Amino acid sequence: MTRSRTLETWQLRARFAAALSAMYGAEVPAYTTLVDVSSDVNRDYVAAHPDAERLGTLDRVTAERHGAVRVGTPAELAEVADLFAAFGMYPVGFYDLRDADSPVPVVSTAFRPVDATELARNPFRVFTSMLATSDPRFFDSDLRPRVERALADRALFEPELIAQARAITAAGSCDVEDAEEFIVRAVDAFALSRQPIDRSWYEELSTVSAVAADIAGVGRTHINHLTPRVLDIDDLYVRMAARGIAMIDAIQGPPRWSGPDVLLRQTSFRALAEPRRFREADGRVTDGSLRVRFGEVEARGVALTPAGRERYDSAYAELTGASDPAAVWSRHFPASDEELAAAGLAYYYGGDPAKPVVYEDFLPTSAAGIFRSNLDADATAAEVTDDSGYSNDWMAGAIGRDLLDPYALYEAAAQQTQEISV
Ligand code: OOG
Ligand code: NI
Repeated sequence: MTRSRTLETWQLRARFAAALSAMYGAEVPAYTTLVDVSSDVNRDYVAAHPDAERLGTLDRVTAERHGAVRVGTPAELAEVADLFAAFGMYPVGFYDLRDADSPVPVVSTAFRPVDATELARNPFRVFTSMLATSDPRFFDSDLRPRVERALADRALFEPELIAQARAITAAGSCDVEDAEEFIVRAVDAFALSRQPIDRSWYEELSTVSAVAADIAGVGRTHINHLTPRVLDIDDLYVRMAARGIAMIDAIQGPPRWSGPDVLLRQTSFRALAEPRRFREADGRVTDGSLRVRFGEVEARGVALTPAGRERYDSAYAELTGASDPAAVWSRHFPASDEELAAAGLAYYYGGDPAKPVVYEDFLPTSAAGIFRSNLDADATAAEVTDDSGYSNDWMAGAIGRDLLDPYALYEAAAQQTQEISV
């Protein structure tokens, strides 16, 4: 057998996702439990449901993960974009979590493979948030320059790593001999830093928002969760509780009901305290702990059209406090894929309701809920006008790349008659 001398970007992506998962599992043992339980749930679900793999094969679903990272500046976000491009992951969509019910001072995009073949090969994606330091509701004229100086003084990535990523992107592949080191360095950039944390700075930022402290109060970034996908999230929830892992109160997204699953349902367990070192005001280094890395799991359903999404948003708004969420849901959504397809509410390959196009993106309300589940207090926002100008176009300009429109991608997928399998 001849061994190919280069690896394509999707092979790098698959290796990167697996290596991140190994690192995270070694550092956050509860994640390993979550992955084990997820695999059990998926195996049992496929055994009991003949059509289970319509939303993805057991192999794809079991390998599937998303991660989340948070950075501080447009320049850092641009470097993340260059790094992820080497793995065939491109920015899709713009999420403004400052608008959420409990605002988070970040703007975000998701880096992911975009075409059906690439998604089928490996769908790894990373929700990536940037601290909104220009928004005066969170950062006043005293704090903002100090945050920006702290961020300007750090480097998240070695210059060689980004240079290598750009070279791989340009070539579309990487020599086998170079791949391992590239991936080791990339994974290392997202491991938890062991550097002492300036306690008073971290605490000052925490009064604005725990997310601001997590981003700008430390010298590095880190993967703050890695999320496996399951075919039955209700079953997962029960099994995790039975193992003594306390999940947040609710599953975010649509309720459990008898009709088709749409978009995304997610749940998480709260970050566990991890030992960290602190630098005190008098220069001493002390031991302490922080809770920043958590566990999350998700179930994915069919992607909704803009009309379907409007339906989703009104149904979702009615769920708060509802005594029978499934009944609320059934007033808004038809109970079968045939009806969803006929009403133009969801995407299906070739319009065939037996072949759903799976939702590959995120939801701002769930994302804000996920952030929030790990915060002890909400961000404090001052009553001043936001003149930061953050928007989809702003972010595209800041990273020098278009943010792809998720609807255009689903539309293109639905034009194909068949889900790609590889
Ligand atoms: C990102 C939260 C968003 C999701 O699954 O909606 C997210 C973060 O905590 O940085 O990952
Ligand atoms: Ni997540």
